[in-house]
Amino acid sequence: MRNNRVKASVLTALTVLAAFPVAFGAVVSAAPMAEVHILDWDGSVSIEGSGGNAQGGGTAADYVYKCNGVYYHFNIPVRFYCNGVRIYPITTTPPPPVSAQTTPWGITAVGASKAWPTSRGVGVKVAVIDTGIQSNHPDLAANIKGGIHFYQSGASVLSDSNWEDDNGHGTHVAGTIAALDNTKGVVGVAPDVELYAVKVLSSTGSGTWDTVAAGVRWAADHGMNVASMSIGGSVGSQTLADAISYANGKGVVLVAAAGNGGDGSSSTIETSYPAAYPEVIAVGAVDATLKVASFSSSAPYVALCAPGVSVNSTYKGSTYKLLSGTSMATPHVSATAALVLGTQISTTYDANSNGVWDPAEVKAKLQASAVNLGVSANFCGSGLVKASAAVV
Ligand SMILES: [Ca+2]
Ligand SMILES: [Ca+2]
Ligand SMILES: [Ca+2]
Repeated sequence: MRNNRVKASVLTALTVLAAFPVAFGAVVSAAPMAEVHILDWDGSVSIEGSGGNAQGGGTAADYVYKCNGVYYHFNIPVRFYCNGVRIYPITTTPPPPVSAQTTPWGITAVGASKAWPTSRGVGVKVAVIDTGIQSNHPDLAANIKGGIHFYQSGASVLSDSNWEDDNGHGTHVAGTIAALDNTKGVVGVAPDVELYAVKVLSSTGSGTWDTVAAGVRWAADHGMNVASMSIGGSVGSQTLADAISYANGKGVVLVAAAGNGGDGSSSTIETSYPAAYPEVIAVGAVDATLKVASFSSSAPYVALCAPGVSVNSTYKGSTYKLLSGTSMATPHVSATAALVLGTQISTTYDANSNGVWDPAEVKAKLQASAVNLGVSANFCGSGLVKASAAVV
């Protein structure tokens, strides 16, 4: 029964964490509208619950499993399979810190460093609507300027100031946008933007459309220029649609993951919200050979593709991690939008002649400067986002 409900409401947009039946079931019972999941994915991994009671947080008792060089964290033991072979928890903690700064392949692929002489995103505010951000991560802290936490309490959405990331997903997204350009770790696409943590998902990566909508409205009311949403669900909500429309009207560039429900065919449509709302820039994923990722959902509203397979970025616990998903592709586009917002608009793109970048104008610029990958527009829209060309 519980598993049937998962399949019915979420399609295949499940993470290794959200896919855990006990944890997911607990979230469903606590929040009737829960169907929002962070979008990272690795087809080599599957898990089964082994009983126990999943509690939120989970930082006190991490069970760490390793598959293909990637570490997966759970707060209870699970039956974990890597390439079909059962793996047991390892005793070491996360990967050792990187001693010198490396440039992740995706940052190179979008031409970020070639954009930096023109724009590094100074003064542009980017809201990461996700699981929070680790506030003191040494490769992020200087760029984090604030945040908010929305959560469901019965029928109400409440908020507090505890936006720390108890999952890791939001910290990973934040690093792709704006990991610091220093001598350690990684670097983001727009290393000088101002990051705001809008925590709307729990430690298991789940939330409700009401919490997401509250986060989108907060972004609009607090001067955010970009809202990055690496989240998705197969059925939307009027509350969310209204919030998206409101934020668009306030000038927020809205970017969202296309979804991880892809079947490899561009002719079958896998709808995901908020990506499917017309005001949102929907992002598919490509791998390091610039081939469309097998999991990347296809739909006529997909606007762009970006790197989304084996993406190295910041993670909770002041660590780094490789993750895959349209979740990882999305922040490459959000950050490129921030770089564009750091440039003076030309009359060519200023459709309403008001002298500033409006969301539709940013989208037009991102699409005009994208690299055609020769694949169906249902997979990648106009193609690979290209920061170096977008700031010209
Ligand atoms: Ca760095
Ligand atoms: Ca398809
Ligand atoms: Ca304008």
